[in-house]
Amino acid sequence: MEAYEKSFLVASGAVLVAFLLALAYSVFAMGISMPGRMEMIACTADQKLRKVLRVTPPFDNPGVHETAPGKFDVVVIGQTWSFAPDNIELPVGAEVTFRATSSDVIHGFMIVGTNVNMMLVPGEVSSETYKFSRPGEYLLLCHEYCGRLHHTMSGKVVVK
Ligand SMILES: [Cu+2]
Repeated sequence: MEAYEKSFLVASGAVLVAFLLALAYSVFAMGISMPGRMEMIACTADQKLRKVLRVTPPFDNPGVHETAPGKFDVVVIGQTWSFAPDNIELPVGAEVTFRATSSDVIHGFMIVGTNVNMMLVPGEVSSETYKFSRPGEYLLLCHEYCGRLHHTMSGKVVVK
């Protein structure tokens, strides 16, 4: 009986050590980490975020910006209940960094059929890079309930 208990103790310890090694491997060898402090938009409590965004780069100029041949920054503002811009046109093969934020409440930013899936938190800048190698029309959706007309909050990414 004692040997039976001892083997379970050893097996539990081995599982614990294996998990810690897997964690250490993912952190140090693969460089995976928890989302850190994001880029913030400087806005004090007495300022309206919507007005601050209008004069804060890059959100003072939302849209598609080519930064290098084939590379784009797409700056998007999520607001109840739309995206600005809501019609994003890109060439096939474009490597795109989406930089997005919200001007009011928490929204989602998901491009169906890609791995672009972010939360848009007021005052924080979310970013994600994706390469559009296939032409098509991709649906852009808010996937975070943001009020009465949440279901109408959508857009499209046209790749041609
Ligand atoms: Cu929504």
